[in-house]
Amino acid sequence: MALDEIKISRVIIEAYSQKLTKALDADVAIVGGGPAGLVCGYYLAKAGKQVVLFERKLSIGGGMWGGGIMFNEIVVQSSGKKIMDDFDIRTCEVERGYYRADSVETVSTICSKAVKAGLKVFNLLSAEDVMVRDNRVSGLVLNWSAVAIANLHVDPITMRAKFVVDATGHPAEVARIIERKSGIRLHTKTGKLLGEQSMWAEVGEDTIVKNSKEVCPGFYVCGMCANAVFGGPRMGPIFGGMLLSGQKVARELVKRL
Ligand code: 48F
Repeated sequence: MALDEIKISRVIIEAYSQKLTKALDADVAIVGGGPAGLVCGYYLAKAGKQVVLFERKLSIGGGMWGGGIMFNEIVVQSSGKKIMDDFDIRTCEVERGYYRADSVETVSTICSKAVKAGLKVFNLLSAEDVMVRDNRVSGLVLNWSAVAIANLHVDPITMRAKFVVDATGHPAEVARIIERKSGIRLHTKTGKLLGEQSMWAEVGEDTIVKNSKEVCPGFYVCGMCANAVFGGPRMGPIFGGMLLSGQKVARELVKRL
């Protein structure tokens, strides 16, 4: 059988167009495909919700691939290990309460299970703005990451979601846009972003789960972004809090949807 390049191209264009068109109206839109966003997407998809995830980069997985200083190993504590078990990721207890895992196995397994559960992932697309209606975050404004990188003047597209989740990690990009442009008061002490604090793993791991919640109507944060919004510390290459935070937001959203 002769292979026809045009058929190959048509398959890709049609399949992608259908996928993107379906994604324009979702239950939940997650921005950022790091560990927190992916875990959040996995549990939402598993619960049968229509959930889409937009990731700026070519690959999803965020800051997890590189472990600590590019040594591709991660650590999780006992609470986080339960989620590793849920995903069937191998861990090894090196000291009481400290579990080690291969970061490549961890990321690739979470990605695979999330996509198979029904999470629709769009890599190479960045959220550059939000839609706000009646003081509620109601969707995202999206553009190809390549457009921003090349500094091109190209208008974006929009998608609607019942809830938007910021899982963009340290920069808390969506929360910053809302703070800057919407005039909505965030549910923080000052009504604005409080900013991330310096490294303190124990406190950071605890607060990140507490801080993973609704920040203003229709808008949640999870992962490192939650501590950047509510003023918690960073925690380095321990990932239990990141996974638990994604799971917490997913559980809350399942109840509300
Ligand atoms: O940074 P990232 O891995 O966030 P996370 O899930 O996990 C944090 C840890 O990796 C680590 C840590 C552990 O203690 O502190 O840093 O909270 O993943 C965030 C993802 O969001 C993407 C970005 O490319 C990354 O893959 N991202 C950021 N801004 C945008 C975005 C945007 N505007 N649109 C789309 N994707």
